[in-house]
Amino acid sequence: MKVKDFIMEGVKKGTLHASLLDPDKQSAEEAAAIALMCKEAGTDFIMIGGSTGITSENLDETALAIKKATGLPVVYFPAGPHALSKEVDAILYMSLANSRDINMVIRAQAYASLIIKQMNVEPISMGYIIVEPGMKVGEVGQADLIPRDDLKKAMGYALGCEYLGMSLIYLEAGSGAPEPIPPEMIGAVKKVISVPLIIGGGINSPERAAAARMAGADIIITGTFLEEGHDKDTLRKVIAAAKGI
Ligand code: 1GP
Repeated sequence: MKVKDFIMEGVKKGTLHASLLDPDKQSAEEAAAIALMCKEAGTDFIMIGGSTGITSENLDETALAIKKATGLPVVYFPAGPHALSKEVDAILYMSLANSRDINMVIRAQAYASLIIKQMNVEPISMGYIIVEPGMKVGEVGQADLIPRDDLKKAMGYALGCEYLGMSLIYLEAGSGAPEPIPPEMIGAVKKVISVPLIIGGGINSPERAAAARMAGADIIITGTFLEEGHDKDTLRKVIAAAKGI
């Protein structure tokens, strides 16, 4: 089954949870051990990516180790076209819609498309929209950050991405954000789009995960929380709250 179908079928049944691991932060074996713990705690798929230090080598090794350990889909969440891997099951083929940098909007994608085709990796189109505070990715991505109270702007970008044909919309507060995307914004965006809505950045407790799900998130991402080395029980609580189970 294609990863896109797996996601589209999954969100029909309820909110999905994805665990984001940075291949630069630990060895492939350690990443596989964390991914396995996430699987046992109920996560639906694994995303790999990070803003710096990503190479084709650490991507390949991490993707292979995670697939072997968990059997879950491994999806690459790229920071750019400089590192690509044929070992991932799919790549989020994304446009940073509110970037001032044309490279992030379409130029990097034009460069990477032929390589991705040659690698025979499944691309899943995604509109990536960065909301305040944006953190590192907001800076590196030169984003015109969406103000946290500007629901209309978030709605416009999200629907614009859907009208351009993107299969998924990701509202990002930034990795390690002190506050996640406001529930009001999630609800407002969810109301106008018909493709799955991904929410990430700052989701590090069952309460925050539940708030995002109840506001309308179709997929909830946790990254930093996993790096903080939580026990299985805490992890299970966050994932259960994200999925509403
Ligand atoms: C980052 O949205 C993801 O792109 C995850 O954010 O690291 O804060 O969980 P956290």
